[in-house]
Amino acid sequence: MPRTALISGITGQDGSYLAELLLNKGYEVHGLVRRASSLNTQRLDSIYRDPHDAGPPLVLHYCDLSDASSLGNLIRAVQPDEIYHLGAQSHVKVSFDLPEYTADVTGVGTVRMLEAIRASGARARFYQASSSEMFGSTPPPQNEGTPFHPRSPYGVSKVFAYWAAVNYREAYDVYAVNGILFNHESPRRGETFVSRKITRAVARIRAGLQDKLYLGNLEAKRDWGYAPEYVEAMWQMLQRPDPDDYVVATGECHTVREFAELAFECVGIDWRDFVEIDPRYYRASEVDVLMGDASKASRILGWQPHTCFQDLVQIMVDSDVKLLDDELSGRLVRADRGRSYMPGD
Ligand code: NDP
Ligand code: GDR
Repeated sequence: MPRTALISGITGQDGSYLAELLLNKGYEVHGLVRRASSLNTQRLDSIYRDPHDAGPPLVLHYCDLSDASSLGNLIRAVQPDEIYHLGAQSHVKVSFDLPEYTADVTGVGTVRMLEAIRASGARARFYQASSSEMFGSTPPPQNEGTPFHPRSPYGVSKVFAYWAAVNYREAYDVYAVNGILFNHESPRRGETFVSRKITRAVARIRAGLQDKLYLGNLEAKRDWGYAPEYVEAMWQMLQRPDPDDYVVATGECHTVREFAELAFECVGIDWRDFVEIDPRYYRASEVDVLMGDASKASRILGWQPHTCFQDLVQIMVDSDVKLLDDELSGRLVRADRGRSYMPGD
């Protein structure tokens, strides 16, 4: 029997890479998709499986983290072996504008998921997408023993969700794991996170379609890794005999300024001619430095990062340059045109 996985946040950056990884391992993959007025399944285009085709299926279901009954019904129907809970309002800056919504979806949404597991009696293993944002202002290097001091409604919500996972492990013997992941990026990164905002702008400036890139705090330091490698770690965590919590990071950090400098360099442009500061992108309270110590993940899971900062920036710039070229030349045609992924649509 193939193993069955359920992924919340399957339409996001990590969800799409994880779905790909699990399908390649022979899992039957179910994904939770929230209703939106426009298509939100683009990141799954490359792995879409027609339900009539052979091979392990990818099945999408309408469901929402704010709707407890939809989560309970889904878990009872799918009976997953593994649940990867990646769904969240994941934008830190936006969380200052939507604190209550962020707490509801990112924080309480995790409790809804855990309650649905408990109430269904399912023995599913549970992965919680915890974040380095929980460390906030605690100085680096940060590891599993570092105290939390979150600096945003998003970080506060993730701390709540982290402890909810620990509590269900201790109180109800749920196999619940926290993966405390530091920033990880890729060509599929959301367009308003700083890495992708920069690499898209580089491609557009190179093509003469944009003349300025407005950014906020250039001095913030982040530990940036490559997303496909980080979803491997998620899977590895759920294969251990006992549940535990792990930091996943590269152990190196760079400023936003360095990211921008390097990205422009990739296409031979001087970043200083195009980047301007707009204080609207400043955060009410900033996280200055994140740099993870992933030695536990290395020791116990055998996990290691392989893509260095320079290669990551290059991969993202190359991808955005190609994407724009394909769009401009008309080569890019949506593969799924005229076909819906969702049941009932
Ligand atoms: P994305 O923002 O790309 O994806 C978030 C996903 O959550 C999307 O699929 C989104 O759906 C879904 N979602 C949002 N609100 C709801 C809701 N109410 N009900 C159901 N689904 C919802 O995030 P990433 O892939 O980058 O990150 C995955 C997880 O890991 C998140 O929890 C994030 O907070 C956490 N994390 C991410 C890190 C990173 O560097 N990427 C680092 C540490 C933690 P839609 O597509 O419709 O918007
Ligand atoms: P972050 O990612 O807040 O670390 O959260 P983001 O890319 O949004 O910001 C990184 C740093 O860049 C600074 N910055 C800007 N950020 C954005 N978005 N836009 C700008 O114009 C800009 N200019 C400077 C920010 O101030 C910040 O210091 C991400 C998310 O994926 C979370 O879900 C995840 O938990 C953490 O990473 C780890």
